[in-house]
Amino acid sequence: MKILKPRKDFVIVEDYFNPKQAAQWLEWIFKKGEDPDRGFHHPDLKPNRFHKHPKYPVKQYTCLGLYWNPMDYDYSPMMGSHDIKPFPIPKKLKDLCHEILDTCYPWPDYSVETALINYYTTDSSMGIHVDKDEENHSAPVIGLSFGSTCRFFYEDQSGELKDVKIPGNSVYIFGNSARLMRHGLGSIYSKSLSPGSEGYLKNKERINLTIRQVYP
Ligand SMILES: O=C(O)CCC(=O)C(=O)O
Repeated sequence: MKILKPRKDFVIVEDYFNPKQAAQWLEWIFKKGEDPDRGFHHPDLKPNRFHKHPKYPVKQYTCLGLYWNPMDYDYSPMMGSHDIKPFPIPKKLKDLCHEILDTCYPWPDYSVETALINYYTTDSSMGIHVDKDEENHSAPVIGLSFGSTCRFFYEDQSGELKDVKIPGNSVYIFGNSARLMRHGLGSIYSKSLSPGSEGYLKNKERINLTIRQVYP
């Protein structure tokens, strides 16, 4: 494990997962992702002044626990307009989040309420944004990354946008004074697949889970 601190309250832990653990998590993610109702899909987005039918900029996504609806930018116990509940967050994922916090980012009483899974191809992107749809603006966002390395933009304490590479098998955490920092993704590097992902991300994709506590 290698711990980096790009700014106050933003921590990246490289090699948090060994190849066997990464393969096990990816196997579980793709099993969930295959479900025709609750698995990977392409959400609708709110029209804006540039696009009548904007596209969510990743290959696929889904949520466990509370569903983040990018049409209304809110959380719901049901999936978008469907009458279906997302998969619940399993104990093994909640335990992993608590283990990560206990090891690298002490945060008592963290409640794991939603896990958003983004599946990126090498030409996907994620514009600069602030995670502000949650009522809780201090509990950390925990990112679990598998597969290709990405260029991750983040706002430093002076308001300047900087970037850092986040390889697969890493974890990142930002809370407290960093919780409302602007962030986003640049390139997904196709020559950098992390060990354990080969059997699942054959086209050099990246999978990222972001886990959040939504309520105070
Ligand atoms: O895929 C990532 O690492 C970033 C995801 C993200 O920005 C978000 O979920 O708000």
